Amino acid sequence: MSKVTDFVERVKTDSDARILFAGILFFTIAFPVAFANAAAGVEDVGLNAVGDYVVNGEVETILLENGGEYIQDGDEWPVSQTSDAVRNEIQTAGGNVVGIRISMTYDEDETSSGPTCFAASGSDAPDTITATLEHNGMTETGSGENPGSHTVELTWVNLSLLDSEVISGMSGANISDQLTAGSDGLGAYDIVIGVTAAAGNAPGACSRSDNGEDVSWTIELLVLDFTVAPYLEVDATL
Ligand SMILES: [Ca+2]
Ligand SMILES: [Ca+2]
Repeated sequence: MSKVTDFVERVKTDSDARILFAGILFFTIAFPVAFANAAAGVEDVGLNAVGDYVVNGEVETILLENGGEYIQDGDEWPVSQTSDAVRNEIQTAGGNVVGIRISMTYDEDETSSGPTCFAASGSDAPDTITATLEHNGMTETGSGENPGSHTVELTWVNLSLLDSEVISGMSGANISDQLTAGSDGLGAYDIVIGVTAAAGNAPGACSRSDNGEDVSWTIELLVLDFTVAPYLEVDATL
């Protein structure tokens, strides 16, 4: 009698053998089903569960324009840019355009004239340099005074999520949604740079004038490449 036939015979007659057989049958069927469910859960439920998550991400910049212009007092200098102009660079950086930034630098160019200027020519009054960024109906404006520099950023995802080491009380999918711009990040970007000049005072027969300001700028797109993963607390004592 073979061992299999022997076992079958014992299952028919021996209750211990029946329990063993049922056990083998249960684990043979149940384990693959349980593991398959667990594996599917990682994909389906993984980021959908509300819990603790870690975001790893970095904002890269893509240059749109290095420019400069003498802008007359009261004038505005418009700059139009599109994502199409840097399509390949955007793709290489991961495709998730989350904002636009302009950095400006400017000096002061006041002049003084009059017979007493050699003795006392007064001092500069600061000009106001303003930049406004517009994309998809969203705008951001920021001003600075010369001489100096300032930066204006318009962003359209929740970048504050990158500040937390561990994000709690949200699902991973929600975090991912809040950091993904999709096609909303692409399209046209309108930038306007303006100058309001002011001339300082000088005593006696000396007067100061200020026609505007020479402004230099760098305009960049902000691209965020990121991953979201469940936060796993590692026990340092292990
Ligand atoms: Ca001035
Ligand atoms: Ca000026």
